[in-house]
Amino acid sequence: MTFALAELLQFNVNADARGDLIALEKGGGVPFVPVRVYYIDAPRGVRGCHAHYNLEQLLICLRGSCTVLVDDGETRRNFRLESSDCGLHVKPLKWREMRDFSDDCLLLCLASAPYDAADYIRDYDAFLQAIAAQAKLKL
Ligand code: T46
Repeated sequence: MTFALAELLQFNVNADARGDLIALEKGGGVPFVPVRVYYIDAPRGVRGCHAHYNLEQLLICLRGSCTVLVDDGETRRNFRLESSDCGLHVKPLKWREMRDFSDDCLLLCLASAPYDAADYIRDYDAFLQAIAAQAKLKL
């Protein structure tokens, strides 16, 4: 399912009597080459509240549920993640906030680049300026 802000990807599930096996690989569920994996176990409160200049991410709720707000500077939309067989593809220059975590939430992230604190935009006005600068470049 494609949205302007982010894409909700449905994964193939190899289901049998032993359970569900979901395999992710470049071209087979992951739209970029993942070079970093991290997960947040039992997240609480509000997390994120930033954008990235260059990073692409695929967010998967492996257990429990949470809401991810994605904002492109003009439109914002909430995506509810509550199944391990789908992932939210978030591209660069999208503000994101994660909240409304279930107590058992385990949130996995596949990322397109190594951790780089300089890739974060943590101020919303600076995010809007980065969007405007990108729009000028495209003119
Ligand atoms: C994002 C959302 C969805 C590392 O040392 N390495 C890492 O790869 C990451 C992601 C974080 N950290 C350290 C940096 C901080 O001291 O872990 C601490 C917590 O990170 P942060 O406050 O950025 O966590 P969230 O949940 O607000 O954001 C994270 C990602 O950082 C971010 O890229 O998009 O999850």
